[in-house]
Amino acid sequence: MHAKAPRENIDESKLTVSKPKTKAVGIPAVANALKISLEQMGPLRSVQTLLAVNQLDGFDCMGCAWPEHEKRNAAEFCENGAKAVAEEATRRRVTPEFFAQHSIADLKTRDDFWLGQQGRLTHPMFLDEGATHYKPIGWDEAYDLMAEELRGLEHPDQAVFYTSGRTSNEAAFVYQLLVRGLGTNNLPDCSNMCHESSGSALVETIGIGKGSVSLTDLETASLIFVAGQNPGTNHPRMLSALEKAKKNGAVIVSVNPLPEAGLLHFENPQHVAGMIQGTQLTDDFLQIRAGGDQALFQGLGKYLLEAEAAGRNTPGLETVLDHSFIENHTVGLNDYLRFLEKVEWDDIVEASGLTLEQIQATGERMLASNATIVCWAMGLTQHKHSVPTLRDVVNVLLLQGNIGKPGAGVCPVRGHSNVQGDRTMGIFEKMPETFHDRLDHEFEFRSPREHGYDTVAAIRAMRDGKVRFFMGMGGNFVRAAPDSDVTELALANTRLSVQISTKLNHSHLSTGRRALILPTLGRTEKDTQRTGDQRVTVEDSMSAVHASRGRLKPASEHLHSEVAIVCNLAHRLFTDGHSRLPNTPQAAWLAMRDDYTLIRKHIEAVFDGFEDFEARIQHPGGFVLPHPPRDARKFDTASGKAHFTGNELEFIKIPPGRLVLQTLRSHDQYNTTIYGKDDRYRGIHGGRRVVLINAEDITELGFADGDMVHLISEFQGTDRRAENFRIVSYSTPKGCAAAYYPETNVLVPLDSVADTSGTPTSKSVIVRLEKA
Ligand SMILES: Nc1nc2c(c(=O)[nH]1)N[C@H]1C(S)=C(S)[C@@H](COP(=O)(O)OP(=O)(O)OC[C@H]3O[C@@H](n4cnc5c(=O)[nH]c(N)nc54)[C@H](O)[C@@H]3O)O[C@H]1N2
Ligand SMILES: Nc1nc2c(c(=O)[nH]1)N[C@H]1C(S)=C(S)[C@@H](COP(=O)(O)OP(=O)(O)OC[C@H]3O[C@@H](n4cnc5c(=O)[nH]c(N)nc54)[C@H](O)[C@@H]3O)O[C@H]1N2
Ligand SMILES: [Mo]
Repeated sequence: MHAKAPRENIDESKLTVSKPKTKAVGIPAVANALKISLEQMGPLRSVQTLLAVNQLDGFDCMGCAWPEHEKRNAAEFCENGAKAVAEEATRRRVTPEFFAQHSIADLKTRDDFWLGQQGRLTHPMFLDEGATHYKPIGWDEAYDLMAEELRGLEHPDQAVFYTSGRTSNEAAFVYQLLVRGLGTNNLPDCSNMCHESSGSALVETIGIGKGSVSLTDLETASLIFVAGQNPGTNHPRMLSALEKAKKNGAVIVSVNPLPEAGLLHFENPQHVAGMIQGTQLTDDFLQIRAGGDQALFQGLGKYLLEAEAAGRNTPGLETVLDHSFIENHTVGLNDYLRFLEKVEWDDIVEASGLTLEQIQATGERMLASNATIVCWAMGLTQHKHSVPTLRDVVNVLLLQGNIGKPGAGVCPVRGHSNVQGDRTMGIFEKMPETFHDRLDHEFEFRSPREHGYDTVAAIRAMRDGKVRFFMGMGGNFVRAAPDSDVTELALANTRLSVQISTKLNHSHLSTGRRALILPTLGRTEKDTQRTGDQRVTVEDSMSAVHASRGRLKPASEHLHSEVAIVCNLAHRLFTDGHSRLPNTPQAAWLAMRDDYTLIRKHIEAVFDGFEDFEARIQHPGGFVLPHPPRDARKFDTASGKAHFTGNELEFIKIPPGRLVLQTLRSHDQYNTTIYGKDDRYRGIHGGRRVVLINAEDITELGFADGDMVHLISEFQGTDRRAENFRIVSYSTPKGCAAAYYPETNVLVPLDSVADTSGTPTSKSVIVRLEKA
């Protein structure tokens, strides 16, 4: 038996706070995962499902994009992966009766936790203009409705197609083909809010927007930075890799405003020895000021150059700098040096909030290492100056030749399990010309070249009445996007909004004038089409592509797969007798729907690196896509070399009486899906409306630990409010605060984005506190 869904929203008055943990411990983690699995799935289904996670012929865990080893543990899952699986494989159902019982007005009063906990969507549903309730609709009718709306557009750019990163390669490929066939590149995705800054900085400097290391590199590195990342919660399997690296002698430096439990110390449940002894993972913890990472890396660059001048060396080299690498494989060193010379140590210390001694000690760590890796996630990508920060990370690595050698490189740790694959498949508003040429050749049409909207541009266009049709391939656009109130109004401006979803969320409630919910299969479920059971493929954070096959009976017999939904719609639009577009892709949509191997053949033809695609996914563990810098120190940049760049030092200046707020994830959530009410490692229980603040700041601002406050964000003379948060005194540098997303997205201004990448600055929101 599984437990019933909750009847009430989270009662924040029940919130309690305890001392934060100093380590991630395996046993409570496994117990917690089992508790949630049993609640959602009952005992039999729990065992059946959890044993298939990340097994060679099982499904790819949708918990995160961390890679798997070819040799796997019997139970290759982590607590949070198990929770992600339980959420999807739940026995709870959201049926037409549910929608008849609950009006939109009623559902809008429910929180993210309540909505998500109701279970899986079972039927296509339609919300008519002015209606108070969703009503069931047949699939054919739903496809007709969408096709009619799309055919009626004055221009294809009046349609926007969002993608979240769980979508398989096959679904993403047919989706982008549909969108380009329609004549637009309006393909915003969750990546725009996530690792876009990594892509921007890496494409420019090393010629490819993907990480350059493998698991083996990580396990054999001599120095690993983990910067702006909380793997104990968000990538728990990464802790096992870090543990192995440590056993092999690596030094780990954690760079974070918060002392994140899992990173500091880890007790691995996968082997008994680990449970007893545990591993001290972090050697040096740099408690950095929010947005201080560029200063840190510039400081490290300066330190290496000073050591070079002093005649010192990197192990295995005669000098500190790898001159042969720099001469043969890079350009722009002088630009970089010119900018570094201007930077003063005082500014570096002020901007980073670290002491000079800490930076020097870290510089010594670099001098002692012949193979350094920098790992990062949202703490580095969601600031205004994230792209220059990441360019400076690359600069420091290039100095010692740390790209394209074993045990060294860049490691942006991706979020959604296939967010990297979706991008490979062309989910991007500005794909390169070479891609368009090959797509056009394969499908005998001309795809549009004008760049489309990214997430923020899409919201602006909807706000300004330029968009009539919105479709979300997964995800929860209104809650994940910044400036929640603006985004809700923007969506309300569309004539039809369509969500392809597994679970109920607020994007089904803040809709266009009319709305559709199209329920779809999840990763855990058997995907049976006319030619038999189908597999899909995904690409992990280290560019390995492999197959994923669900085994469970689908949550309802009325679900269509993502691929089927796209192909059915495309067929209606392009080949169903009334195609109005002279220039549409020549694709056998229904045949692709019936047999995904046909989609993989097209993928093979359009992209390099997918040769023998079908054969190579038979191989357990799949295959690794080419990565020129990693494989051969080749750089597909304008000059054919890796680029050093000169970057002005930027950091966040906090006005007096204000704090810089980062919006982050608790241990019991997956982005906008809230699994539970606890953030165990940080000592928060039973609620989510907390703001973590340094003790001295609390006093100086005239408050006390435990006080209730409103958060008011200030941006270009406008205020935004989020009410009723409890102050929790917490270890974080002065001036820095933290609260959970998505409750605080209302505070993130739409126009506050990272330079170049356009990513909302979710980790640097200037706020003041007001007594509640
Ligand atoms: N269980 C679970 N797993 C997930 C997710 C989830 O929600 N739940 N989400 C998935 C997704 S889509 C993503 S993108 C990843 C996100 O993975 P993370 O990036 O780990 O997620 P966040 O919670 O946003 O944590 C950001 C971390 O950066 C730190 N930080 C904030 N500002 C700064 C800064 O200026 N400098 C430095 N050095 N550090 C800073 C924060 O203190 C925090 O430790 O996780 C993926 N995996
Ligand atoms: N303030 C703030 N905002 C942020 C962030 C932050 O750190 N702070 N992080 C940003 C980041 S890194 C990201 S990646 C985005 C996440 O943005 P999204 O990817 O849009 O959000 P999710 O919460 O992951 O989406 C959850 C929904 O996806 C649907 N879903 C789940 N599985 C499937 C599936 O297999 N198929 C389909 N079709 N649907 C499925 C379910 O209906 C579920 O409700 O949020 C961003 N927003
Ligand atoms: Mo993400």
